[in-house]
Amino acid sequence: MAGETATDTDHITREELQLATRNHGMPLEALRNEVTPIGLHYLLIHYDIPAVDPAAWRLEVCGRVRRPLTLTLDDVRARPSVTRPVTMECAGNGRARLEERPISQPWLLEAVGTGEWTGTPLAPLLDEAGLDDDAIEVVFAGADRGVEGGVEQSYERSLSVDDARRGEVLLAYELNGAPLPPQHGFPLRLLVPGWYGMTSVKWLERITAVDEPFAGYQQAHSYRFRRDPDEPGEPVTRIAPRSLMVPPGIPDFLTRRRFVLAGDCHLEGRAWSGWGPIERVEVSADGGATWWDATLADPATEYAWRAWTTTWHAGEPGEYELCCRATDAAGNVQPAQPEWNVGGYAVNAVHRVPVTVTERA
Ligand SMILES: Nc1nc2c(c(=O)[nH]1)N[C@H]1C(S)=C(S)[C@@H](COP(=O)(O)O)O[C@H]1N2
Ligand SMILES: [Mo]
Repeated sequence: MAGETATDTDHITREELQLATRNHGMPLEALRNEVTPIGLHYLLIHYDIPAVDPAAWRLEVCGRVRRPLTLTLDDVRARPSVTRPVTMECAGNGRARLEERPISQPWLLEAVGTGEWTGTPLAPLLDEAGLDDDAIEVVFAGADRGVEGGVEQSYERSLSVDDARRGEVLLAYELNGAPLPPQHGFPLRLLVPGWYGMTSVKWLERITAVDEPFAGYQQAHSYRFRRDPDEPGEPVTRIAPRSLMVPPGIPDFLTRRRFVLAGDCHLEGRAWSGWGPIERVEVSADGGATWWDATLADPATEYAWRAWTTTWHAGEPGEYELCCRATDAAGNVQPAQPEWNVGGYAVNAVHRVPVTVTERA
């Protein structure tokens, strides 16, 4: 994340591989599931999964508040609860597709998943603590520690008071009907629907109201859009639109190239955006020269991906490049080519799937 890049697009480094084997993606065939099974949801863990004893664990709400709170896990679970599907995506998804690849977790396209999260809304808890009038941000601290950019730190991120108080923001303790697994933040995590995953702090143990902008590493240094490593850049916030397809046919083991039999081929996938509902998904079979509209399913819920389907008339044997691209209600469309920034964030270029159509036997 320090701004180092690699120009060898065919080979990743051993250090990138080390990160990639710890932080797995969602196999794209799991796009068939409206809710991603727990073991197939992507993972991103900057440091180590911390050891948390749920009996000794406490959540502190402190800082610029009138009534500091200390809650046990039972206290949190006794509060009003909601369950909702939320699509989460890592801000670095698509990074490894850049020429001049930022050296970090080398995601291609698979850093996404939709969990059915259960938790308690954050805003009423902030009200009970009583934010002081001079509180401008709320800082969320995880129990995990590490060194990044030469700085020893706990994983911490902040939200403005207004963003933290939005109704959809949850303190989540269950995923798909079971207690959070260790890798997803046991016993409690923040969940900020519509925002890139770095916002949703796992292994949450402290919520601090502050009267000046939080300047921690993950806020002021990482997760900023920069053209030049020395500029301050703009913060990475909500999820840019993306559509992905279930790769059709069967794969070649090593290259993952797809083989499809000539004839009508069912295509399906899902699309999402943090800037408004998905309004359109288009599909191309000629690398993006011509497009047709896919059929959208009814919108599931506000913060979950939307399914799409279409039929591709794969008439003639030969080489094809399937593509899909989404448009959201705010008018954002996925670009044809990846757009570079120092951290490799929000690289949401159209999904391209090389396919060989073969004769029926
Ligand atoms: N405490 C803590 N929270 C964290 C992280 C982390 O390393 N530590 N990673 C963040 C990032 S970058 C992402 S993309 C999401 C990933 O959540 P998941 O692993 O449950 O999919 O968690 C976020 N919350
Ligand atoms: Mo991430």
